[in-house]
Amino acid sequence: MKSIEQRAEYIRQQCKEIRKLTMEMTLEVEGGVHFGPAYSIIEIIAALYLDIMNIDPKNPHWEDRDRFILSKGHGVASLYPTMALAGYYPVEFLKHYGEEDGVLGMHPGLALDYGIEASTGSLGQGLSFGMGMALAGKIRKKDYRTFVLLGNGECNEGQIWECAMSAAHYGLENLVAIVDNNAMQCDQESRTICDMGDIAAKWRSFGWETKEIDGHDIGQLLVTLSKNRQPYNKPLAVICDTIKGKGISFFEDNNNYHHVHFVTKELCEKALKDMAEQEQA
Ligand SMILES: Cc1ncc(C[n+]2csc(CCOP(=O)(O)OP(=O)(O)O)c2C)c(N)n1
Repeated sequence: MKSIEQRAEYIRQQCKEIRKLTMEMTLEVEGGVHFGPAYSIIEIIAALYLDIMNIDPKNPHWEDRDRFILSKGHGVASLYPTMALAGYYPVEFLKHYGEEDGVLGMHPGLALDYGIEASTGSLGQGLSFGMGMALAGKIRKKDYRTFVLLGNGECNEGQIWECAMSAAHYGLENLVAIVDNNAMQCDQESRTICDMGDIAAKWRSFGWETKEIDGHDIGQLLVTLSKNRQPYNKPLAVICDTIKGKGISFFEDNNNYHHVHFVTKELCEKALKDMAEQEQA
């Protein structure tokens, strides 16, 4: 059996690949990409898809699979390469990113044949969807877990808290909300838009078990998200402190890269060079 450090090191290497593939995939695609939101979640989704989740990418309809919903759907660009590396489709398929009516849309569209569990992008809705899946699993005495990844700004939505209340009421220990707590929204710091204060305390007050971790520390992600750490009779909220745009120095904490409408060759090369320099440092 591999140690946590061995597992983490494998995922760390894959995260470098995901960052490169995300950049290359979006090159000169009309409509562009939400870079900041996609790069802040890479360690989280890589830990889930490449280690934590009980999935069979060759059998995406498997009834007992763990489920994942990217509720902050605008961050989807890094999810597609992650799912390619997990084995849902070949890496070459990424060239279809952004095609009209295609599978790899700029926001996720339900496509279970390709492992995409829900259509998201209108913020606030994914947790309710995931709660339905978790409740169905509990009623049917299934063993799967449902993971929902939320933005910290998204947690301003009232629907999140209606759902948080219900999930605790139903004792959904098979539901995990992960908050990508990058402290920013589209164009400003979240605290200037609607300050959530102590966000973990809010989830706790709604009856959830909470953990607060560094969302780029793969070791912490692996330990916190492992099944044997799941609380009894309570849903789990994992607040992951992250950096928006993580991994490309000029993207980091820079909301000019929240969304880029058209990725030029120059930008792509500059970003790939930046990543290569960071790897060597
Ligand atoms: C219901 C709804 N309102 C507004 C938007 C527009 N919108 C897209 S991204 C975004 C900011 C989201 O911030 P956060 O959840 O913190 O995610 P981040 O981009 O920082 O990763 C907003 C308001 C939306 N997609 N859905």
